[in-house]
Amino acid sequence: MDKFIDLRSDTVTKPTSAMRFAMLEAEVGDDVYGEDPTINRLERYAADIVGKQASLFVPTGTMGNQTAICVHTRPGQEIICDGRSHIVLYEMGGPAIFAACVTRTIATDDGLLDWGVIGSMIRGPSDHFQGTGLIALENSHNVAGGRVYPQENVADICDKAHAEGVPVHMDGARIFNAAAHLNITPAEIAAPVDSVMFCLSKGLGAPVGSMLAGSRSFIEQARRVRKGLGGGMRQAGVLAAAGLVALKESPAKIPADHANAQYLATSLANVPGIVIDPSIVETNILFLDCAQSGMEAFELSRRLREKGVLANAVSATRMRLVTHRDVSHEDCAVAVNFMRDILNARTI
Ligand code: TLP
Repeated sequence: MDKFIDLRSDTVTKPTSAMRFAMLEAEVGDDVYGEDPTINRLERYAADIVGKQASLFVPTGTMGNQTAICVHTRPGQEIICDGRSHIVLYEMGGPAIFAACVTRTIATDDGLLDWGVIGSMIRGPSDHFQGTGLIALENSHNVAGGRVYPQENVADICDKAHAEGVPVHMDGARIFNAAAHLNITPAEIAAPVDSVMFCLSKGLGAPVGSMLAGSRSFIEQARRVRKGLGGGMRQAGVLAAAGLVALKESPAKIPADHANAQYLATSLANVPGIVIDPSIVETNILFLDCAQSGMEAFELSRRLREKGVLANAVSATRMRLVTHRDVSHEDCAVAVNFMRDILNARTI
């Protein structure tokens, strides 16, 4: 196969020529000494983009989230979050390992929390428990299908959490997708939260890296935690250079990814055997259910791969598709046709 149409994730995006040139020319130094000029520029630029005092370049979104959790909490404290959030499902039990915290999860359909339910779970320290250390919100929410928080919910949760003395962290791995959907800036989204992590390596297309942003004193502590987690990088300005290009050039391309996701959802809704509700596809992630087709999602995924389309089955009946800058509208049309062909052949 010459070229796969890769709908597994937006993490698969490849660096552009502009990113590769910037990497070639990047001025570098030892970042553990704070001497990498390109990282310093990226950290300033990224902080400004999300409207925070400072930011920190981290190798992965996972390290960014875990660093934030370590800074905000003390061992034994509770983190209130949605039950399908990335920090719960896909970070290797990091909150328990690195911060020695427990997660108190809330079951939701759309991945989005509100104060009604969070408020009832907040508790202060007592002789029986350590109490709430942190609230974590994911925006957009990956496993709920790229759903985006109405901004007034974020503001309301943060106002009330702060009144209780509880900080709020946002896993904004895809904050640029959320911003494009709401037609507001990442800084507006992040304004009420105490810290925000966002990824350069997903829809923005950089090869590696995420940013953690917050107050100056939060980032000072985060720098030490990052070192302890093994994330003190040296001449990583070569990576930061690509990140700077990604931040400057890629946000404008995100609406096209959302249009492609909407196209996939509406087209697939008309394929017999597939169930998907296009009205809840807000950004670049969609989940479909193929139970009615009689074909297991794992088998559908395998057959699509034979035709050059990559898409992950997440259970026997569900698949996730993610659009990004390296798949075009035409690629999406090809993927829909293959899916229709495979399922038609099955029912004959
Ligand atoms: N998500 C990946 C997988 O880990 C599931 C993907 O393909 O979507 N927060 C959110 C909301 C994420 O979706 C991810 C990655 C991360 C954090 C972690 O980022 P990395 O992979 O850089 O550690």
